[in-house]
Amino acid sequence: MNNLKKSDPKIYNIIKLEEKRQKEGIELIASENYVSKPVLEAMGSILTNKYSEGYPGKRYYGGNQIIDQAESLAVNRAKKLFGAEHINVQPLSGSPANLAVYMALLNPGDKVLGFSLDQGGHLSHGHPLNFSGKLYKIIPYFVNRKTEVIDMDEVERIALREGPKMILAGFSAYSRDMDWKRFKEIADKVGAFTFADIAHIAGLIAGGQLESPVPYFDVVSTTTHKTLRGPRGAMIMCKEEFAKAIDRAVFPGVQGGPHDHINAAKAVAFGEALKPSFKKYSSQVIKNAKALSSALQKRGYRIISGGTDNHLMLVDVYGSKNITGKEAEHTLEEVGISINKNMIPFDPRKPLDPSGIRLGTPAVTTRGAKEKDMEKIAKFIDEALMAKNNASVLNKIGKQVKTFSLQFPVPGIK
Ligand code: DSN
Repeated sequence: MNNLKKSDPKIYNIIKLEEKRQKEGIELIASENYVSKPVLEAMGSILTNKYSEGYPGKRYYGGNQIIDQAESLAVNRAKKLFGAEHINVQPLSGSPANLAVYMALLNPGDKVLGFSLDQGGHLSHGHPLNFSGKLYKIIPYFVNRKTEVIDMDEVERIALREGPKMILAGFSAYSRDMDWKRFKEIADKVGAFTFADIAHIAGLIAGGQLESPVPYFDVVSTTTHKTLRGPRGAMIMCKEEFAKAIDRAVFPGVQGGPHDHINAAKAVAFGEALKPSFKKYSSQVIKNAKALSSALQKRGYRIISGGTDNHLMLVDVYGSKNITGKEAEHTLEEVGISINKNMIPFDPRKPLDPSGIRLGTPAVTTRGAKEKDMEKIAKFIDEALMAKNNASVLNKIGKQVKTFSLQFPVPGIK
């Protein structure tokens, strides 16, 4: 970055500081990851100079004969990864992708069944301030109070009662397998479209570790930057019969020009995910999550639903240790561990200071951490939380976290 260093030292220094933070800390935010150098190079390329509204072969701008090749590669590689009939790789991020799906399948005011936000759903699955909650009538479904697992019989009862036009299955804070087949059976009973948002688990599905909704569902959206380990962005997969409606909803419905440099980087990331090493990576992500969850349980932390089947877990820090999610997030940040505070199912506390925290292993696994390292991470977490107001102990743990982290290289950083 020699040119940047000379021409804009302020931004250069900010990037260097963030690089240092990423290297020296333990990244446990379940939705984050580290991309490879090749992905970074494609993102930083001159492809950013181009406009290409439309789709390969049918553009509204000239000069797209080369860009078309990049977008087609991204689509074809994604098809190989997920086996979808049709894929649109242009969505700029998860929420715009989901907006396009709603627009393609529904009319404003239509009823949608979505996973309750305070139990693990996502903003774009019906938050009252999000387009989804403003434009559509969202009916939430929940986890079972006892098992803390989505109650499929209850989903069926609600669907039969409400007759939704679409059933949305997906989450941003849920650690159990999704019963895609049952969702589809329920949707068929009431004549609803099926829409899966696999943003969190796309990499685990691509790596063959979790079941895919693609064979069952009408439409599946995902971001590309979480477990899938690509650039920030999204894509939509669907059955051929929805292809035209989805493409029209993305452009010109929601977006103008696609980000061609990002789409090329998506192609690079999909190419990486097609390699056998990605299968190993995705399997290790889950092994690490299970190891971290057990190590925390051994230290007296209650894990929501008793464990995890994927890359993330919700920890009831308030119920287990009388520490709020906000205090936990702040304390762990002091020692260089990044996590999210998070609501837990039926949380008696409020979203800005909930009972839980959400932890995930995609990023630490990219750096090469294994199960035994999860025990060390659980120890750092526990010791830091127990010393929450003791600056000198936190300072000492912070130094240990830094030494620990520096053993593991970050792929995109020298
Ligand atoms: N912000 C993402 C997450 O953290 O789960 C979802 O969009």
